[in-house]
Amino acid sequence: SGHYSITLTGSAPWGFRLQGGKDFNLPLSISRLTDGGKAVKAGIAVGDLVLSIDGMATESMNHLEAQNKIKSCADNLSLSLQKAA
Ligand code: LEU
Repeated sequence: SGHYSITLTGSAPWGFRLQGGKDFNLPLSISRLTDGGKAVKAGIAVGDLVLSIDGMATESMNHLEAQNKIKSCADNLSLSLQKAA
């Protein structure tokens, strides 16, 4: 439970930073948000897990792979997330 999906529109900056990834043996999650940024406005919170990026599961992604996947989203960015406990 606690899963949700959002589409951020327009272009970067999306207003969040990531932590974790396969190379850190940690799930990919939101580590920081920009006040008033697109991610905050969409309801994303620090600690939420990022389950997929543009429909691609993050489970097997290293940190940089996830960042690069996000950077490859020139227009809209679709994410599925899970609320932090
Ligand atoms: N810091 C970037 C932004 O807010 C996202 C990062 C994961 C590439 O657009």
